[in-house]
Amino acid sequence: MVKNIYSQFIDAPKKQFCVLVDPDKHHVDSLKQFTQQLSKTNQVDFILVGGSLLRKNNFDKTIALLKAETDVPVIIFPGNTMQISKHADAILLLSLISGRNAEMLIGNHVLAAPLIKEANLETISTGYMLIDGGQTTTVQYMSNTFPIPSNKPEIAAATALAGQMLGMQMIYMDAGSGAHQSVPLNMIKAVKHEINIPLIIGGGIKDAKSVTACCKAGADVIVVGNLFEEKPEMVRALADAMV
Ligand code: 1GP
Repeated sequence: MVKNIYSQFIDAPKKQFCVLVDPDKHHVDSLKQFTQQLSKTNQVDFILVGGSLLRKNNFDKTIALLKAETDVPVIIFPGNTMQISKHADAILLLSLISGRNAEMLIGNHVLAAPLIKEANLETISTGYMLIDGGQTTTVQYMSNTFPIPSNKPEIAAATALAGQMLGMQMIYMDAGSGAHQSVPLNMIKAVKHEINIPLIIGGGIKDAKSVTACCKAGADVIVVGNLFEEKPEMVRALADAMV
């Protein structure tokens, strides 16, 4: 197994911009077009693929299509144990450390580990933290966990630090797809101050100004998904806002 995706995050001379593809939300033709556009912009570092609830059985096909259409590395951002594909370059092995649901902390990983090994996927151990984004998100409901309140940066910082101490390779703070409010900047700052592994920020980012603000607060990686489902032409503007 080649371990090169994580080192791209660590060694990159700049911050990383990721586009999240939810396989349920794209039709084959529009996805092809979108992927070709991503390749052309040359500013997207990674494509993440996953969703908290997929109602179509096209996960594997979506990843295969992305791999066929672009050289941008494709990373699985799994919503559950069914989202594993040998076509991907890596998988974020998420442990939902902001919650207290044992299945999300370790149970699902036991089920998935043999399948991930068989698929020969690079695994990136990721402490996943759900942050209250002003409404109940699909991930919050499906994971049956309580998000960290948006006015408690100290809880977020201690949680991220615990994740790092447990050996996790990245921390992903997520307000949930389509969140009303993205992760608060003071919380990003507080977490960044505590850890020295890459910090991923996503959920509810809808404009270039927010991308820049999150980067300045300490995000190393930005993930945007929902916005591009409606406005794929905005990829360049948001990627350009990385600082
Ligand atoms: C969701 O962090 C990702 O898990 C991206 O969020 O879809 O709101 O951009 P959006």
